[in-house]
Amino acid sequence: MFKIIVAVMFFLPAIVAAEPLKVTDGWARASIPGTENGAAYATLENPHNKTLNVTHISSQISQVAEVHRHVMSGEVMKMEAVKPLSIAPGEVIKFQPGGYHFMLFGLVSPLQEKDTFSLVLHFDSGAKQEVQFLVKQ
Ligand SMILES: [Cu+2]
Repeated sequence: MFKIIVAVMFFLPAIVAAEPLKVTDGWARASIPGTENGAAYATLENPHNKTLNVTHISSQISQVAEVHRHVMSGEVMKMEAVKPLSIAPGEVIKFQPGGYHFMLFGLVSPLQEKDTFSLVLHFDSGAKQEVQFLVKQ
């Protein structure tokens, strides 16, 4: 019995550390002078066999970070917050200009080309995942 408990304890950190999402190509565009907000993009893939829900995002580079998408409202393109962001098993969501984006409200400082930063995704399971972004021109 004791051996089983030890084995479970040994494997537990590995399970907790497993990244919920496969994230590639994290990037953001350099800030236009005078703008306070920014947007970041990445490709998110759910490699697991159950739906993952991102409930909120924490950011050290902006006051607020949210998942947004653009939707057409009549003739007008609007942004709306996606909360939670649900990603089905096997689903790939490509964040890109005009579509899904990580909205960064109130940047602490302008995003400059070649800077890197991270955001932390929080899941309804309690898991967290840090995602890296590179600022491009
Ligand atoms: Cu937005």
